[in-house]
Amino acid sequence: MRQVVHHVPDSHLHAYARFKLALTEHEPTIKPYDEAKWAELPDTQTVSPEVSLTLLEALHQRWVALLRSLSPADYRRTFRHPDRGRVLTLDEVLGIYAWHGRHHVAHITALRQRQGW
Ligand code: NI
Repeated sequence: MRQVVHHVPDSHLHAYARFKLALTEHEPTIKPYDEAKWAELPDTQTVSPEVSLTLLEALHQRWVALLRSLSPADYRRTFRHPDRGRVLTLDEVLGIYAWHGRHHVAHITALRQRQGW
């Protein structure tokens, strides 16, 4: 559960940067990263999950402010994800990350139910 809590801001930091790249460059190719290895780096073991929740909340404030400022044409801007082998629109990427947050919340909620926490 600790790894999941630290994983979400790691993931959404990348997504936020990818939005900014797509908004400021023509169809940039983004840099994938190894999620599983990131989750095993020492900060995941040593930093309180509270810190990552604070980071995620602050990040989402910045991201939402950016998203609310965008025009329909901005949401059609794209970046290239080398692992997916095609370009993705920001509209599509936003859907992926809205799902991603809810997916991991459900993951933790289900674990709490199973464990009776
Ligand atoms: Ni994930």
